Amino acid sequence: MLRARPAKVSIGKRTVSTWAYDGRLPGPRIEATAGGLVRARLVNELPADTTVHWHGIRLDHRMDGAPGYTQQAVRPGGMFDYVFTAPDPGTYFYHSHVGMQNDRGLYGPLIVADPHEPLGYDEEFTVVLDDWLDGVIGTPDEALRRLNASTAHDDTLRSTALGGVVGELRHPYHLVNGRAADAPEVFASKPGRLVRFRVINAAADTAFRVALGGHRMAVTHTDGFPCAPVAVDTFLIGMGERYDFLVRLGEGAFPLVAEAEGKGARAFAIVRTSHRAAAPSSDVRLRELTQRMLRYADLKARRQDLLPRPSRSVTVTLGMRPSGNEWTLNDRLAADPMRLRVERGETIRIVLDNQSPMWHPMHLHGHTFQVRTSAGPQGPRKDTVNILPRERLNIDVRADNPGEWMFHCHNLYHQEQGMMGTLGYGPETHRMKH
Ligand SMILES: [Cu+2]
Repeated sequence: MLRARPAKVSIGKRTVSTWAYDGRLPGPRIEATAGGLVRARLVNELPADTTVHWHGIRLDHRMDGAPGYTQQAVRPGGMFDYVFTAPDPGTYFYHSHVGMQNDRGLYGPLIVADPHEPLGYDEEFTVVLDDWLDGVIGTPDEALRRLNASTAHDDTLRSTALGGVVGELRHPYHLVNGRAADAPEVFASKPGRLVRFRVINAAADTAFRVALGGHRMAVTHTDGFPCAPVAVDTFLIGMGERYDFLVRLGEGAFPLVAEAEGKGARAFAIVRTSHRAAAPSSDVRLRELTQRMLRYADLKARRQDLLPRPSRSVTVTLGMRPSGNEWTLNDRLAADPMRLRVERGETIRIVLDNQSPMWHPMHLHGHTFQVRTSAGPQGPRKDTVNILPRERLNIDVRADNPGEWMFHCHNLYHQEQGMMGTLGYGPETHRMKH
């Protein structure tokens, strides 16, 4: 059961009023086995409508939690039973898909175990990253209203790796598993253990640059899907993306840092394998953060995850209107959304063409696509992909899960400012009345 309700939660030294599942931040870890059923009863104790979206899962569209598309939002006092099969193992998460609720505390990890797990490791940790403002500088809805009242963007939030301005606002806190750097999460282990970290970016407006002090990492999965392991020092994770990596831990107390890219702040946790070692400081400089960074071109899908060649291609142009507060897909806003029509069984190429001045983590519901990088046809299977300003990127989608699916920017502010379209099967049917 997931009770969505107002709650006071501790984010380290500070307690804030927010909305959360079962009063916990993140929400409870939900575990499933690939091919098995997930059952969760949402009970809405909020003063607003809500839904749960199961991010990255190729599920029955009626369980997708997309309000107005696949279900009516659940009214205050109501409930909804989510029951679906999780077909693919991997690292996923769930979150509200109503308005700005995902920038409150309404998210949690969803881990789908592989009954034939090919990776050998000694233990695993889940790392949920978030940017936090709720109850500190007002609510996310108030932050959105402030943004909409101005045409300017904050030019001080910049990163070369993201091609310019990185986001809409500066969140006062950045969290690992609901905890700020002033009272960090500690992952306790033993020297020599091989550990799998599952990293989930549940933030609204922040990409993170992740590194573990004193260690190189082998990235093994993105967005749930395995890829040939890649040794790197750091990786950039956009909102909605997930990465899994393996490390053989040394002896000591090591900083696990997630820099809020371009924002001069960080989320911080400690990996401890020794009682005696002094805790690292949360502002420690990590050389790993500036060394070898993962690129999409490094990631190679397994042979069995390669999609067939697409039979046609469509272009989706990402744009920004002069207001600076309206983000478009093929020049349309969410109120009159772009719709990509597909037929069951075909594979199409979507050419993402970013003509807007900011990067966007684009997320497709109900499917995983194959990213076709310059490195060749074996690009990773993903459900969320970052596209930089002035970049064009090809993603191939096999239409094998009928329904009406959201395709949108996972910057929650951009999503609410119009950057939301659909991918639908066959002729358009009328949208649900709200
Ligand atoms: Cu965006």
